[in-house]
Amino acid sequence: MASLLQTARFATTAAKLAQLPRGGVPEIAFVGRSNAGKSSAINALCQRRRLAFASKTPGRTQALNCFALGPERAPRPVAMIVDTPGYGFASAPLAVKRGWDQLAGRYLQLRQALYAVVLVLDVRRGLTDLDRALLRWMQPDVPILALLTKSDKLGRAQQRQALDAVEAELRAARLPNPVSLLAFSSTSGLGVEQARAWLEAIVAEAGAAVAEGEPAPEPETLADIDRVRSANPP
Ligand SMILES: Nc1nc2c(ncn2[C@@H]2O[C@H](COP(=O)(O)OP(=O)(O)OP(=O)(O)O)[C@@H](O)[C@H]2O)c(=O)[nH]1
Ligand SMILES: [Mg+2]
Repeated sequence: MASLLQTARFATTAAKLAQLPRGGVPEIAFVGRSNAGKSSAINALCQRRRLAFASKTPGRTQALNCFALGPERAPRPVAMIVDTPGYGFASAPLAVKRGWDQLAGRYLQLRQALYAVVLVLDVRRGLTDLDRALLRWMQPDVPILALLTKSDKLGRAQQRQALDAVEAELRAARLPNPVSLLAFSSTSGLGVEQARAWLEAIVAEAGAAVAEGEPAPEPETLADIDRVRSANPP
């Protein structure tokens, strides 16, 4: 049987929040700096080469692209994956840049259907000021999976250093959100299985909450870091 993520198919693209689907299907958004590897991570997780558009040119994703999960014949998807435009693309014209940042930023702050966030970080840069800003104004009850992607570009010792630095900073930040952290590579497949398990658990939890008409119980803040890290030593 196909895994839930293998059922991903393009659903819709939204250049404005008002164009997003209605109906309250839980959404999991992939966010992060421009060129960090968001679209590639979605493709690796869904085992598809070109579901989300990935490119060497930063600024490739320019709208909110939604991918539906769940049996195609069901009346509605079980959940949606949302690929967002990256922030911090230095050479984009200012007006374009503001438009993208506002779209992804407003989506994260306002979207009721947002159920979880995958924060994609280039392992060689770690957390940047823009990521820190984003973490501070995210909705507090939304769980976050931070993926340190492109880990194939570093040796084991450097991977561990990067993971330790991001983990220490996330702990010190004392975010209200439950946070998990994982070394990842869309190219080598490192962390892909663990990330899939995280996503599938989140979707199951969201489904249970929707069925009962109430929010799912919150997991303990930061406890997940230990769980995911022990499954994924660099
Ligand atoms: N070596 C390596 N390269 C990667 C990895 N993930 C992404 N890349 C490369 O990084 C570049 C950017 O990847 P994208 O997935 O398009 O990045 P994005 O975050 O979606 O970028 P925007 O949509 O522009 O914000 C591409 O050239 C990818 O092939 C990875 O895990 N390892
Ligand atoms: Mg992209």
